[in-house]
Amino acid sequence: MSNEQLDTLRDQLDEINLKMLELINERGKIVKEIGQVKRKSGINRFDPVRERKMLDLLAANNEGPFETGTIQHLFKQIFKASLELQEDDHRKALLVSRKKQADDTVVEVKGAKIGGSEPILVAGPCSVESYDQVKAVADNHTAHGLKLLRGGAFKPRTSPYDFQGLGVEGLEILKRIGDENNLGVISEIVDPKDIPLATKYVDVIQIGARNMQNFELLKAAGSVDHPVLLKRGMSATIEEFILAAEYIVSKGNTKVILCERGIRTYEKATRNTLDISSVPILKQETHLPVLVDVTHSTGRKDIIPQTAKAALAIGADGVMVEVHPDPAVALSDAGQQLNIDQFNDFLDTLKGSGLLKNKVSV
Ligand code: PRE
Ligand code: MN
Repeated sequence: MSNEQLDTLRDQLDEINLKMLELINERGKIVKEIGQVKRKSGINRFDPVRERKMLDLLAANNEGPFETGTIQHLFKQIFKASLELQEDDHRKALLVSRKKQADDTVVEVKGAKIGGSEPILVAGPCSVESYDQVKAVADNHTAHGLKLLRGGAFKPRTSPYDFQGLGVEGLEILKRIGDENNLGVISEIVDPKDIPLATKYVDVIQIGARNMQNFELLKAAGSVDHPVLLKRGMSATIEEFILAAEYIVSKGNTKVILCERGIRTYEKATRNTLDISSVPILKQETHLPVLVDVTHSTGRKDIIPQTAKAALAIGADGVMVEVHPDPAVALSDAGQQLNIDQFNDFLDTLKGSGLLKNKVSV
């Protein structure tokens, strides 16, 4: 076949494509009208009987060269797309989606703004072990103008024999110190029935990675008017993470903060693999604030400053890090927590980078 012949045939296809495009869109307009009629009369949009009739008509008239099965498959795709066209765009978008809300959600916690124009630092020990232990960290926070303190009271541990946390006693310690130092406190809740209790003690309810798809917990957290920090599950896709947040928001609670904490991969040099690209994706797809937990994603103290800078540079609304007055004797995550001097050096590095001043927009 000469090049000229090929060009002529392709020209013919271009013409046909344009005609098909016109016809498909003409069909789309009629489908939308049908959609409006159906909505008014309360009729189901999906009509398998009608679809069967159309497929039968196509089969009876098909002269090839395409096989009837192929034609029916293509038309089924058109019916599917037509159904989507009939849904109004507003309803289709998730509540957490940027399409639904263009402006950033800003969650305020004791005067600190999460998701505002300045990035935020959330820090504190892995577990609440005693009043003195948490107080030492809190006093250092106060000395450096930090506003948010984390600490685990209920600890969902991989082994049932590991320290499970102080429970309500831990929440009481956090509450007391939060009041004394005027800090917003964040702690994880693992049982749906503890959610109302948590609202009395903490300023932000954390839902941990192991519970990201604990749907009853998500629904319980969505039913209170209290900020929720939702961590990405260790094997969760970004889509699953967003849908977990949707569970909370769909129950009425819009104060949701997302936290990337690394995902499980084959890599062993870090505890998890920090999925840094999830940050701009989550920022684009949703209107929720996004934090990066640099402690659990890496499990390594030596790369905390670098990963924190990367997180802020890529547009995160803040960073979460673990700090303990004496990490060597910590009851959980002893190896990865910074001591207070190391934490203050880390803070200096971040302040020096200028990245804590203004949020990088994506
Ligand atoms: C249409 C779309 C969806 C239904 O499942 C069946 C048919 C179509 O695309 O042809 C249109 C339509 O809504 C209808 O005929 O009732
Ligand atoms: Mn920890």
